[in-house]
Amino acid sequence: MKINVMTDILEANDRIAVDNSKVFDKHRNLVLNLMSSPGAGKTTLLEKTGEALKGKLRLGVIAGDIETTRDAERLRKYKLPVVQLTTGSACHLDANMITYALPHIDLKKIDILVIENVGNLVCPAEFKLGEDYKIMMLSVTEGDEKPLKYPLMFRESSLLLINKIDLLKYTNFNLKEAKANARRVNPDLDIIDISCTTGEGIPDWTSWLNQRYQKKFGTKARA
Ligand SMILES: Nc1nc2c(ncn2[C@@H]2O[C@H](COP(=O)(O)OP(=O)(O)OP(=O)(O)O)[C@@H](O)[C@H]2O)c(=O)[nH]1
Ligand SMILES: [Mg+2]
Repeated sequence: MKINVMTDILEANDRIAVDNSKVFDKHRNLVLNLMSSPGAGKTTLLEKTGEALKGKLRLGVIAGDIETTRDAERLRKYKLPVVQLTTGSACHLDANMITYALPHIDLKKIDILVIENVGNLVCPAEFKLGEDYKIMMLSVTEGDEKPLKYPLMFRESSLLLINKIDLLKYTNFNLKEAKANARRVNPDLDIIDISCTTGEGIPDWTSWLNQRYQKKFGTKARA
């Protein structure tokens, strides 16, 4: 008898993810699984997003890291509801970890819940968490060929945020080439260029969020 351990693990994970998504739907949460390699700028994006959405949509965060509560502490300074999950050694979040986090966050007070995954360009893309959309960030210091070398995350994502475009002039990153590579892997991918430092592109990102929220719930943002 042959047991395919990875298939079994992923199937079990997917069942728990479906249960999580039912809880999110009941609370009218749009849920995004935000992935990238370490340091691409995920937490900085969430700091900026909390500010940009103020008075419109209420942001909440589940932050996943291998160690430390630093990301949660950063986000609490912006008065965002946030739960920190520390995985110890696991290089990604799984659906079960999200189930554990749920009692610690008041979903009734959240419109958009972003799950900041562990910084890693590979494993997080394999595990569903109960999200509506997977989204990812690639920063311009990482290289424009990354969609071809690490295709799974680009294939699984609905949106690619290309961050740190303020640094473009200091790198050999070719924006056009990066987008062509990403669309070779996933022709349906939405792509937005941003700089969390200068704020460029942040309105396009919040408008993407608004559209997806309205698409799910059929209502205008609570502005
Ligand atoms: N120049 C520049 N720096 C940025 C930008 N966005 C983020 N950074 C910097 O990049 C570094 C990493 O940002 P974080 O937000 O901690 O990245 P992260 O993806 O959350 O990192 P992990 O959670 O460790 O995976 C910080 O020093 C940020 O200030 C940007 O648009 N431009
Ligand atoms: Mg972070």
